[in-house]
Amino acid sequence: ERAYVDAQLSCQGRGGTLAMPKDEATNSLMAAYVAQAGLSRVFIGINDLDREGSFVYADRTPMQTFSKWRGGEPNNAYDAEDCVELVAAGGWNDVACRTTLPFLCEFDKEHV
Ligand SMILES: [Ca+2]
Ligand SMILES: [Ca+2]
Repeated sequence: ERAYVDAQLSCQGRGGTLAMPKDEATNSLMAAYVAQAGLSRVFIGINDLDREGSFVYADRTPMQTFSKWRGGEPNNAYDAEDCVELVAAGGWNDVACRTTLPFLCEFDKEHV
């Protein structure tokens, strides 16, 4: 379990990045993996740290048509939620970046 920035640094230190679900199939695969690992929620590579309400992936690519926000999210609760968790059921929720959570990294196939 790490805070968001430390989680991303941990992934980068191993040649990867926090996992970025950019389509339904990838999101489903990630959710299944989280459930299989017995976890309820993990940090994923999405944040609106640079501009409130403007979510981008950890590789700085903007959110395209695909998103998986849970009902009522993102709500930027307490004006302090700029990072994103994936819950085992597959939905996204914005959470405080300083929260410590398990996290999911992704790696290029050629580097595995
Ligand atoms: Ca926010
Ligand atoms: Ca939220």
